[in-house]
Amino acid sequence: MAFDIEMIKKVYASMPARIEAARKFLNRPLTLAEKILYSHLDANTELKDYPRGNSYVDFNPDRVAMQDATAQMALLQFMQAGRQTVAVPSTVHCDHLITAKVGAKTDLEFATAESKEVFDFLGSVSNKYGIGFWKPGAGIIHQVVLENYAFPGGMMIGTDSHTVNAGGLGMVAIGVGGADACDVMAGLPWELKMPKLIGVKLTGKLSGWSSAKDVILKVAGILTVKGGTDKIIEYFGEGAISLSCTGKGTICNMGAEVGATTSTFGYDASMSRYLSATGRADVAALADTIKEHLTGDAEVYANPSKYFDEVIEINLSELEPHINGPFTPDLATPISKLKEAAEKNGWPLKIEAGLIGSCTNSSYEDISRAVSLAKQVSAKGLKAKAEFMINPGSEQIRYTIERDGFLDVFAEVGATVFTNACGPCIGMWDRVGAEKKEKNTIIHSFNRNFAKRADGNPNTYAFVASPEIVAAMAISGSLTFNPLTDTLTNEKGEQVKLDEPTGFELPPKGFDVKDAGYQAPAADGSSIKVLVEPTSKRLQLLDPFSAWEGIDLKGLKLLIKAKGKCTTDHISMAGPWLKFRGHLDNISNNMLIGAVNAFNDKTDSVKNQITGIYDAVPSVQRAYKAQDIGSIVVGDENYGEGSSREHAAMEPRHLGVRVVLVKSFARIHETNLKKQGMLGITFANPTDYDKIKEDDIIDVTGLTTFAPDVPLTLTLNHADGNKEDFNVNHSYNTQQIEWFKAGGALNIIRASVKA
Ligand code: MIC
Ligand code: SF4
Repeated sequence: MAFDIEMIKKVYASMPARIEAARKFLNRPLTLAEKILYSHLDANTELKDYPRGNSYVDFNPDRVAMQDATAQMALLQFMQAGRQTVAVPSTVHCDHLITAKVGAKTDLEFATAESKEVFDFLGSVSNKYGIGFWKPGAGIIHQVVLENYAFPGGMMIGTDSHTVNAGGLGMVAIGVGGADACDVMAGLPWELKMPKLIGVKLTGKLSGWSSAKDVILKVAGILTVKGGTDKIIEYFGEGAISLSCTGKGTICNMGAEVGATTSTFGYDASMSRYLSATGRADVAALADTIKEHLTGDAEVYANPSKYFDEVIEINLSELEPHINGPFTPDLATPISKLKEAAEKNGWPLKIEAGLIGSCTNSSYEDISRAVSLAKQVSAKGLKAKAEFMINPGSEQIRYTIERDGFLDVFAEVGATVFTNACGPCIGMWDRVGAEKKEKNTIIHSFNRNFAKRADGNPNTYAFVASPEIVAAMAISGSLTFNPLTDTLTNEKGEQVKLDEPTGFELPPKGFDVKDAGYQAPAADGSSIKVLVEPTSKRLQLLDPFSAWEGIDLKGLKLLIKAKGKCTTDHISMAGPWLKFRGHLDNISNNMLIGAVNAFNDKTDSVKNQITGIYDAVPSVQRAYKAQDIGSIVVGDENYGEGSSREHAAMEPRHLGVRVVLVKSFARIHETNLKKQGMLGITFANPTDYDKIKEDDIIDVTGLTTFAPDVPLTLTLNHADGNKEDFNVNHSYNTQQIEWFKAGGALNIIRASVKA
């Protein structure tokens, strides 16, 4: 039986009537995204036609998921909300804190000991507040959610940007910061800017080397890393129906890479098959009873340009495999053009490693297709030229692929199987020799490939592809190889061609697992004590941030003017820093160390305006903090792209940065800044970015009359005595202005609990 079946029954019981009411009110057929959004409006939220792209709306998500690296902050905040238990079903998944080094067993033992304090903390908080706990080794959050919790038509939030993976089972699942999760677990409504809608019509059918991953790799090339911001992508058409449920998950997963709020697919037979195969025939049976409500209206799909803000059409029958990268997931190259692109751009041609897994691509289907290639290594007398590494997505997948002999095939090509966890995908990869910073190429089936992400080496060129393409490329060892057309020379000197991948949508013998790694919470957790040692280096209880002082922000020093891509990895790096995710002061020592200073093109080197000496960003900011001098961070386009980690907002807040001024923000990061009481603003005229000089002292005025839709004014006091004024925009609504004034949203919850 499925988890939380009563909750699902309740959602389905009210859904048809709520959707009908919305359809009547809006007087038009509805997309699936609208059906889910309108049937999850908060009880006190009026039913009206919310303009897409600018109105904030309150929702009641059905569930919350958190992973270990973000759950620490989310739960440290939740513990202050004064509740006995969580208000909606919630889960914690231990997957980010396990370093991949030797292999699954040894690595897991090491991580369990190394992060014992954190896992014990998460386990006991979960136990106390009624939260389901998935132990280290149980699997990657999004795979475990898809296998156990996702349900068609549901709405969930999760403290990880790839929460959107659950769109593969027809959900509206959205990545958020921990403070948002805290609100929902505390029973408060959750606010979202009504998203615009992109319809992606899929025609035809995949065949041969192409896979679901190639759909999103192509979409990423079309939309770029910011093209999906504040938008939901809804896939439909005969091509959509022909995809497996986990393939749909892959497509939705990487919607995060185009900045989309989320992506989703209508309920269909593939989802029903997947639900049944994962022990949830009961959910499939329930979904069948309201299936017309769990997909977009026929009129919408027949005439998409009338109902979506944008429409993209992709013919799966013509879709070529793609390889995206290096350094950004939206640089899409069809495999037939890769050799030319690699040679032209001077990408290192030799592939050193092929990594298969991550929350994006670790389904049974993915692994079986990759295995069909690995098998050909011995069958065709070949030798794999690059190293193979595998991260199964969950213990259920691992157990099943072991039973079915797939792990043996990987062993034959010398593959290392790491723990069921994020591993190299989040920089938890103790890669031999990475410290030498040599130029090299790797290819993986993950979603992100930002500089330094996997192994900390800025000269690792990481490319993203489907698991089967990763396998083929790793066998060949070269970026110039096109498995669709080229041959390889085998050990006997013969020319051999790799056969097309084949696989299974679902395990023919069913899934199996001995111990999935789940720990149910105590029925009554009131007597459970959660201990945080005051001397701990890993965990620190939170002190409330101070409220706004009620006056304009004047005399701010420019901390850094960041140039170009500034993702959350640049603002708050992961990898070795993950261990401080529960300790705000310690993790603040990584603040913005990856951002490029526009004045000297260096990372982690900014001018201390008090001493005139260049120093590390956190050190300079701590010097300002010590003298109680506020500062400002300036950034470029899509600032804060990538992860949901709110540390990227809390660190500047903690260290005394007052304002973040950029050309544009990524959605989750902008909300995180607001929630933590920061002032996040944008240039009204993006070219004003060029006016900011290294020694500027900056004032932000208009805050005493801070109001929605009213721009603020920025004054640059240049070192030569000149002044320049210009307008800056903000997107704060009335409620968010209150967060700013209170010094953070949590201060408001705290006050209401006390009252
Ligand atoms: C990621 O893929 O970047 C992460 C690590 O899963 C993050 C969350 C985090 O920073 O902990 C995400 O995507 O939100
Ligand atoms: Fe983990 Fe990578 Fe997925 Fe993030 S993207 S949840 S780090 S596997």
